[in-house]
Amino acid sequence: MDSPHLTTAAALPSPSPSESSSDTVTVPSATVGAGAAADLEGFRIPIPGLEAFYIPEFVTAEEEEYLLRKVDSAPKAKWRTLNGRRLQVWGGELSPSNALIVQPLPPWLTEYPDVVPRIGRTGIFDGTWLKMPNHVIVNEYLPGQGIFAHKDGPAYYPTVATLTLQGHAVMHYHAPLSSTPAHSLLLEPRSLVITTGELYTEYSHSIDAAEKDDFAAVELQNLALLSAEWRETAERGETVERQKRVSLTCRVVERTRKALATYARPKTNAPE
Ligand SMILES: O=C(O)CCC(=O)C(=O)O
Repeated sequence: MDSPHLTTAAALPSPSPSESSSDTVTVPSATVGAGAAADLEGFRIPIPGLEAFYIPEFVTAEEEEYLLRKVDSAPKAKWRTLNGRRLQVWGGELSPSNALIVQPLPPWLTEYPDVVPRIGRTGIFDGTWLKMPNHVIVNEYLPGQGIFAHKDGPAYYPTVATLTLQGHAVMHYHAPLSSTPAHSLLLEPRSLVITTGELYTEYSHSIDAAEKDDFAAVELQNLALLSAEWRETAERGETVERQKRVSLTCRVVERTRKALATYARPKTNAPE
């Protein structure tokens, strides 16, 4: 796959919560790969033995608004319902043998905003031939909705990058065979969370079906990486009402197949 979008610079926000949000670390296209991966170190979530990264303000407020508009204006047929919540699948469908029957991702994921190549520039998908996600699931959660503990399975390269829009979530990670969360992360609007390695392959993840989150009752592993406002809210142990949340789960399916061109039957006068 060629990477026409890598000419745009990716701005990663400062890993230090004490710096103002205007202090950004710019990752020009020339540093995509090893350089970008090194920059990612500052966003590492301190969970011993496990690999996860949290980047607040991965998209701007304007980009968030545009993405939400695009999600909302998708054709009705694009929406499906699963366990009460709505979702859209972009990039194609998985075949029974877990190959992706490829459909191009829409420009609102690849051009403006360049979410998909921007994720690629973090370096997290450098171990794949694609270098950036080719499959995106949009999930919409209304207050009171969550997602059961599950693993993402072997169809995907074992790394997932999830962008959170509009509302927050608390994501729990469960060790094998345990229903009690081992680790929890606050996903604030416009943030990107990346999980990889054992956290992807061995742990399951879930979001409680709740109307509000009580930060006095949860220990957040990414507290130090949160933007100041959310960090203070969590530190004060406040309870925060859920808003509608839209998430973009971005992954790579390495086994791909081209969609077969639709066969247009030639017009004839022959009987059917
Ligand atoms: O909404 C999220 O952040 C998680 C979505 C998820 O786990 C999935 O689509 O499999």
